[in-house]
Amino acid sequence: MPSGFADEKNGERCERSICVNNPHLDSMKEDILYHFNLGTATHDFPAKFGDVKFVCVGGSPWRMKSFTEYIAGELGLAVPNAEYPNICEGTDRYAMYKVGPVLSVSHGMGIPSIAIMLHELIKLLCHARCTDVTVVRIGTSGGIGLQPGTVVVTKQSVDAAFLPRFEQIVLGKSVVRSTELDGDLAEELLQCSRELSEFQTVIGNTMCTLDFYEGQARLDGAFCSYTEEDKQNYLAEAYAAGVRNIEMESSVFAAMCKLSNLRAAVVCVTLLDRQKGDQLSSSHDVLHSYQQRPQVLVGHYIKKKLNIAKKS
Ligand code: R2B
Ligand code: URA
Repeated sequence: MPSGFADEKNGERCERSICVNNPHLDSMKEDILYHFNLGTATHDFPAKFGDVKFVCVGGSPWRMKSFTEYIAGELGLAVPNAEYPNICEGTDRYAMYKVGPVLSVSHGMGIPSIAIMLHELIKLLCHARCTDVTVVRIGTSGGIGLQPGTVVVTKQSVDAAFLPRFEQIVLGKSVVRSTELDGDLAEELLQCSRELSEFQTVIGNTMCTLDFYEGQARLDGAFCSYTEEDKQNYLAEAYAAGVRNIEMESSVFAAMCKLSNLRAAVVCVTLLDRQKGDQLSSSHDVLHSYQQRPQVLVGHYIKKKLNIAKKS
C-alpha cells in the first residue's frame, strides 16, 4: 500500500500522494470496505478509481447524485438520459457516484458517520493509487451574523470551545488532532465565487458540534436548560472568535484529510441566521436553491482546474 508524503523531492514538485499510516494493512490479503460494499479482492480499484482527482462529499445521498448530474453537464461529460449508478449499490450506508475525474460520496450526519466514510474513502484512494486529489465537503450550516444563503469557506474548523482541534478517543485515551485546512485552496474558492458573482461568499471559522439542538445552542430541542440570553451570549462569543457558521462534520473531516495528506476544503451554505432564530422556516424551494450554491462554487473550481471554459 503506498504511503508517505511525496510533494517535493530535491526541491522539485512531484505528485502528492495519499498517506495511510497503518502497518497492519500491509499484511492483509484483502481489504473489505464494508460500508461501501467494495473490496480489493472483488473490485479493481486502480481501474475503477485511478483517475479520480476531485472528491466531493456531502450529507445526503440524493444531493450527491444531483451534484454528479450537475458536474457531468458542467464538464461536458453528460450523455442524454444517462443514469449514474450508485457504486455502493447493495448497501444503504453511503452512496457513491463518479463522472470523469470527480467522485461524489455521501456521508450522513455527524462526526461518527463521516469518520467511518473517510477511513474507507482514504483507503479506496490509496488502493486505487490516486495522486493529487482534492477533497471538498459541500454542505449546509447555520450562519452567525450572515444573510441566509451566504456561502462560508472554512478557514479553521473549531470545536464548541472555539478551539481548532478534534479529539479522538483511541484505546480509551484522548488524542487531539489539528483541524487545519488548506489556506490556498480556501482563497482559490473565494476567488471562484468572485468570478461567478452569483451569491455572497465569505471565509470564516466553522464550529463543528456533536448535536444539532443543545450542541448548537438551539431553544427548540426536546430539552433546553438555558435562556435566550444565554444562547445569544454564546453565539456572540462564537462570532468574536471568528465563527461564521455551525455544522456537524468539518472537524473530523479536516483532521483526517490532514493526516492523509489530502488537500481539503469545507464549503457550506448558511440556511438561516442563528442570531435571529432556530427553526428552518424558509420554503423548500428557497432552501433547495441555497443548497445548490456550494455545488455551483465547487463546480466552477473544478472546471477552472481542468481548464474548461465557463458556459455562457
Ligand atoms: C449540516 O446539516 C446537518 C444537520 O441538519 C448536519 O449534517 C450538518 O453538518
Ligand atoms: N445544519 C446545521 O448543523 N445547523 C444548522 O443550523 C443548519 C444546518
